[in-house]
Amino acid sequence: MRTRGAVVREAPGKYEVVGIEVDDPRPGEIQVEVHAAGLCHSDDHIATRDLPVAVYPFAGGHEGAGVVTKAPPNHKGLVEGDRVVFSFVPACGRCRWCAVGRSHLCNLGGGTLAGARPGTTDDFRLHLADDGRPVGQMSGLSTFCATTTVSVDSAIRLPEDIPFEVACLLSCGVGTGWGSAVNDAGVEPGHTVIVMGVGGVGINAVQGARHAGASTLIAVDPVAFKREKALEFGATHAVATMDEAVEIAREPTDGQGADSAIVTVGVTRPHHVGEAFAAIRKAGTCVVTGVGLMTQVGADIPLGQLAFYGKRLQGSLFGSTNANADIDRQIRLYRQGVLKLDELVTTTYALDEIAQGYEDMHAGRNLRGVLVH
Ligand code: CXF
Ligand code: ZN
Repeated sequence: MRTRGAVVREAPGKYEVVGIEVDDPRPGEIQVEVHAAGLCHSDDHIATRDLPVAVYPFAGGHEGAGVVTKAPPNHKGLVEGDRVVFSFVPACGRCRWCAVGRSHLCNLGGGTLAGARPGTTDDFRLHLADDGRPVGQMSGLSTFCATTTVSVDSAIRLPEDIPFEVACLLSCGVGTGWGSAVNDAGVEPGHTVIVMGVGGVGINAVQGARHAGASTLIAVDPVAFKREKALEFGATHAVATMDEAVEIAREPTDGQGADSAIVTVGVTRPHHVGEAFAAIRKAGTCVVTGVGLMTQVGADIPLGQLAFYGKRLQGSLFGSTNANADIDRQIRLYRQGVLKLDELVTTTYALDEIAQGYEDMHAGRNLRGVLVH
């Protein structure tokens, strides 16, 4: 079928709205009318080429929620009319990682930038409407398309009472941030936690650390609006620099340093990892959620501190979220008023306003912008 979607024709470049031909779903796939899509920074990294992808044009978007419009037989029993939310990491349910409940490491690949159907390099679900050229699919999803075809392994049933605009944030930003604190940083009641960066991921790391019991929770961001938001989401302190955060962390820890520091700043600023590592105490945990390239080096980690202080450096993909179990858990917390989701959506945009959405993100005006198709 014919739809419209935002693609990057070449990178560096910008998202451009074009006509897209979307494949009918095969067995194990569904076609979904996407109602809402979150504007994550990672999609912008594709446009700037900070994250290079295998094929251009490439259709962005890996946060989304919508309604199933076509559903051949599939092992999740999804049928036409079902509401679904996506996970940017598919969970096959069969590999060793899924089998041990660590589906964020599913062998299908977290957030794949390959663009083609899993296991292929030339079998694409999307094509340009004008010349039929293949279009790469972001994380097997491409939620910047008004309709898309995806694997059922990327979809989770969404209850009726959860609006699409907030549900879409469960695909990446919420789990990546909330899980980084709850699952990966080992936050315990009474802990002192530093969260570096208060974007769509960092703000959820703040709420996760709060839920896990942090009593001194220091958010660091140079943007005043984000510092205000961090306080609203449960931070006890919000400062512009790491120097200030380190100073605040000294008092409750007898000068030892933070119990954990969570880095949510992405691929373009790896030196922040070294700053966070320096800020934690002996046996403390430095969690890195930011996207990096496979070949990227650049964080200064004093090896003596790893060895003699037993500090931990913990990578974190999707906050170690097990999408099929944890999205449901996050929905329950949202219903109870514990997990704030409505407050994450600063502005909604029509598809044709996507450039404005990313401009607002760069200007530090949004926690999250959301496209409404
Ligand atoms: C990213 C991880 C790298 C590939 C694209 C998605 N995750 C979250 O934004
Ligand atoms: Zn993302």
